[in-house]
Amino acid sequence: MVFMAVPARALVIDANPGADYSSAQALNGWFDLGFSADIGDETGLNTSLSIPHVTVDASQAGYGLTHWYSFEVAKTSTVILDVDYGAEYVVEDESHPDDITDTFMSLLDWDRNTLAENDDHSPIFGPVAGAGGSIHHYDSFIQALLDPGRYYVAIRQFNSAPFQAQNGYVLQASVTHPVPEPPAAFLLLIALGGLWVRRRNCRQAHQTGTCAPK
Ligand SMILES: [Ca+2]
Ligand SMILES: [Ca+2]
Ligand SMILES: [Ca+2]
Repeated sequence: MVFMAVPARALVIDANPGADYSSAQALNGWFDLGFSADIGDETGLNTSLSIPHVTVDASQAGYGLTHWYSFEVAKTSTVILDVDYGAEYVVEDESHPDDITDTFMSLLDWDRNTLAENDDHSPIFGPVAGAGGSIHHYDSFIQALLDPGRYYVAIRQFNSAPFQAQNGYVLQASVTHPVPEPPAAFLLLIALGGLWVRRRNCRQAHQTGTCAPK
């Protein structure tokens, strides 16, 4: 029997995902445990196989002052909101030309009280929170512990200028206990797939002696 690693699926946004909170793009139902090299916690540890997540591809979303998303937490959860592929090259002079995406992200409760917000993630050139996906500290990152309930994520440009066609980004949203939680059988398949991949990689790395024993 051959197990294949299940890649993370993406919720592709090709229009303004929500111009205000009342039309927020719901993330419920999109969370799974597919593998992605770009999903991780604040230490940079890859969490794609351990924390349910959704990849929101807003690279073609464009337009609008603020993009709104909503999600629900079933049980007390670690929540990770990780912007990737926003600022796609290093801005040497810290200016903000029109083709630079410089996200500012807020996490709000259902009454729209701000719980956390982040403009740029520091350190600038140190370990990168959220694993892969960001090459510049302009991309935003929030990690929080949330009680059960409903929440909003609002993403805008740092300078409050409207998103333009070239101002795309990817939002990696991870929730320990999302709504609905991925079914147990799917979790088992993912775990077996991950085990198969690790064993395959170990076999390939054996010749170079780079595979650490588990
Ligand atoms: Ca990131
Ligand atoms: Ca990332
Ligand atoms: Ca920023």
